[in-house]
Amino acid sequence: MFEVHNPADGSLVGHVHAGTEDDVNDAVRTSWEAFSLWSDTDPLDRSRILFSAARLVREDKKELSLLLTREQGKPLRESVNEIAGFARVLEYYASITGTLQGDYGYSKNYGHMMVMRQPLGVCAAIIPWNMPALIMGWKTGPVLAAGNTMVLKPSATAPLTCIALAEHLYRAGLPKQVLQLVTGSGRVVGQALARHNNIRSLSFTGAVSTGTGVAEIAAPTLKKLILELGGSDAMIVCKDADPYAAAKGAVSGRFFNCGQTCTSIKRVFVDSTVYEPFVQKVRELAETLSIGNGLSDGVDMGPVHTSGQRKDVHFLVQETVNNDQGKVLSGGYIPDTGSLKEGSFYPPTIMTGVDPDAPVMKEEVFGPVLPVSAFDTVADAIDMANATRFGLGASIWTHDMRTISQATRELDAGIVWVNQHLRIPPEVPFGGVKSSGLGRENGRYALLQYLEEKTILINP
Ligand code: TXE
Repeated sequence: MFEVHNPADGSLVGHVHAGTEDDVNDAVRTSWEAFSLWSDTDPLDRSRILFSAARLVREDKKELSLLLTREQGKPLRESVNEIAGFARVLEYYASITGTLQGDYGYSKNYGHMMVMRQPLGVCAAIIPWNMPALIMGWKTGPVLAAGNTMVLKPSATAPLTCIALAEHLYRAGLPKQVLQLVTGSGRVVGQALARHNNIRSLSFTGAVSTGTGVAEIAAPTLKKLILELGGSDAMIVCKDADPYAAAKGAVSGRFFNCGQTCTSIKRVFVDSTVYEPFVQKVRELAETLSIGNGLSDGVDMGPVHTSGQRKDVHFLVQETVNNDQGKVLSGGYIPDTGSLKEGSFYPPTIMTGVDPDAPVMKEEVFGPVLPVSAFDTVADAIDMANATRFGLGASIWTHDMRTISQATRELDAGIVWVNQHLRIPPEVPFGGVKSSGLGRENGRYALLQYLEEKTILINP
């Protein structure tokens, strides 16, 4: 058994089974048994189940959000939005189930040329703790809508909301064998999924090092891989940007979910002519954030999910200061008084004058640290933004059309926002370039990834 603890005070939230390789094998076997039934189910009936699950989830959003906050730490308000986000993803895929038809052509030489799209079979997913509900929606929505079955491994430290969401899908009529959860460690359950010979695709979200390890283990099986491996998103603030909107965007884009989102703003580059007022505004806004147990009223930021994660974040801040590569303007310490001492809290931290090569800019800092640097030309800012192994998201804050055109073309990222950041609608593809991963979640594109084309040539 695994114990699940609340990162705000260490209290016990629940237990889950420590899954084994045998559990994975059993789940995959029964998943194949369910496949013919589910893939033959009329797309409209699959839609009905997904819509109905979304409705049940919305009805229970209070209870589900409390559970998410207790096991993950995020403020209740963010949990409510995340649970609604899960429902919205299901609704989106329910609304397009069955819309992906095949293609047809005729040639005198070859006759009737048809392309059928068929589901892959059993698909697997490995998901992290930072946004367990939303990421579960991103993975289950397109897989189930396309007629596949799934074996899903939640994170060992935040599995309970995923289990509760799966129960809602079952209550809506999804046969239990169509979506099976195997809880447990990455080393045992995750690796068993990666090396399993009879799984057709594996979608993983987590650290780059874990994802590349998974890819290595999975390579001989030739299953399709979808990897979402995090980012080091840059925010570029130009001299004509609305200073208040940009500062607000930086604070919410960095401190949302305690900075533990793959597309959090992780580096800020500001035109040197507006650098000082921007930094002051960010500091003022960050200092109004209230930190505490996500269950308490009015809390804006909860704890870092684990104390180990907090240690890593603090280490990168200290390394940057010790190397003289940046200064701490606010935050940057481990609280050792009051109720914050009970959990893995870390204050909103702003670092200024940060060298783009400093550890807090080079690594993916998965916590509430906002490093800021100045630039002289937009071309320099784009170069600095691109000088990372990551390429998930980036944003540019300006109303100048030429700058927008240049930045959207030149930023090396899977998603580029203009005058906003961190907004991910289910209708459009989401994913990264370079070390940020392979493949895409969301949109019709994700549905296509879970279907295989079959070519049929009929000579009349
Ligand atoms: O992630 P892991 P962790 C990044 C972020 C963070 C770091 C570590 O930088 O600081 O990763 O977080 C399963 N084979 N992101 O340790 O280990 C694991 O059980 C197969 C970015 O939590 O990658 C969990 O279900 N699976 C990020 C999932 O992989 C394995 C989200 C993610 O865990 C495994 C989270 C193995 N050998 C962390 N080892 C993002 N992109 O949003 C672990 N797992």
